[in-house]
Amino acid sequence: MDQTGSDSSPHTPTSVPELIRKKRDGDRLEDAEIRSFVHGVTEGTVQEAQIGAMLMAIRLKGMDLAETEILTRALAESGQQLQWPEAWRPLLVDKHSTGGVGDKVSLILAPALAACGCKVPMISGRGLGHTGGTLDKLEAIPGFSVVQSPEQMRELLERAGCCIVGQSKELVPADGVLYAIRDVTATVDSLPLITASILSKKAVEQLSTLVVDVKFGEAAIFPSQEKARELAQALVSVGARLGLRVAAALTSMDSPLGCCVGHGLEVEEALRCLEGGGPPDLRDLITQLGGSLLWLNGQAPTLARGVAQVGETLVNGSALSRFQAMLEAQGVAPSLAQALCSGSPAQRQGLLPTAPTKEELRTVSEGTVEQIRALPLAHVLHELGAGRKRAGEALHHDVGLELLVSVGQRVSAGTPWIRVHHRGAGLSRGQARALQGALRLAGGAAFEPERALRELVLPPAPRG
Ligand code: IUR
Repeated sequence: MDQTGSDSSPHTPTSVPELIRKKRDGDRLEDAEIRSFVHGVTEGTVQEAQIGAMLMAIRLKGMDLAETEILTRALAESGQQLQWPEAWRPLLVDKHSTGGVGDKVSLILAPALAACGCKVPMISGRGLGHTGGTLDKLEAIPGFSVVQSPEQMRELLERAGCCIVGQSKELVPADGVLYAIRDVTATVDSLPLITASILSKKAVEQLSTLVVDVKFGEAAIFPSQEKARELAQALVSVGARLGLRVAAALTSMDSPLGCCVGHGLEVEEALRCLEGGGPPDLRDLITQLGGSLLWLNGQAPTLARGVAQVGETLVNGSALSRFQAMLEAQGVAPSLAQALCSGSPAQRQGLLPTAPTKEELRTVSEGTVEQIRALPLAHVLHELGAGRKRAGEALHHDVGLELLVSVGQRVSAGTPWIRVHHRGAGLSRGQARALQGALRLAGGAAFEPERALRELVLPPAPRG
């Protein structure tokens, strides 16, 4: 490569600065130009500063659907394509989320779908910004390995019907590079970059149907439902261009999903849900997303039947036994996997990381819980060690928050409303103030909270 970042390989018709200039000035990039840029990212010939500049140019000037499709294809082709037996083809489904607070849906939905006869080769992510990552949550389980080769993934699907793994040098490596640089260059909230990042991983999985949970609200990437809808439409349209049936669910992310936030606590809550319990908002979202997938994939005659089928797997133990099989197949000692999946919450005590200190905060007045703001909760939790300040940093799986009240509930003054699990001597005044400020109380009677799922954007020709 020369001083300007030019590369003389046949993949590079234009120099990298010229490509950046073109996008910076609002022009379309040609297919070969997008491919050459991604090729340089994969090979390490494009400098990090150039990648950051290109990401910012895309963030500011956007990409049309054709450019986004080529970016998605180029990212997907930067690594290996997963190969499955022909008989699995109609059964391959997956779910992905744009990231939320307390969102442990994937941990439960992957085994629930496997219990419905699907094959779920989920390539998932780590926490981005204040949001929690599925891989980080699973790593709270001693022994669980998210690093699995394509050959191992096939064995996992044979044994358990599902797996949850990380992007790697073999799987969509170019997305790994872009994802890390987006996180530190304020370029996460870009429709084409999110679309290409999510769909490249799903194209590699050779899926039949995908459902994407597009969050909106204060603690989501996009605060407004309108912007989230635009992303949903881009995902559905680019998916169709790739031959992938994609539906997108718009779900609110103002209050945390479920009652627990923090890696170890979220695994515990996921287990309760897999045992047929857990918080109603979490169960509702899981069954709605899973039901939509089964219906769109032709495995349920109607959406309502799909919802019921997924719900049955949570009640009859079949999703839990798939979860246990997945844990064992991904490195958890069989005795631990069994103890986690066959005991009560009390019997599981000590098996998952537990923080040394628990501290409860109380309501300062009476009222009805209007909102429990997820964003300040996530920021405090990040400070307590649940999130990373730098890519690759270790995090604490034992810190977390338990909500002791729920939206719509009447509370009197002095009611314990949140239990903080932490490692220090005590919360700082600033942290306690931030947490107290997250609880919004109003006058008026108790009410039934609105469900998280607000809208389903369907692919061009839905079944049924
Ligand atoms: N999940 C991804 O895989 N990519 C993204 O850009 C986001 C969530 I945001």
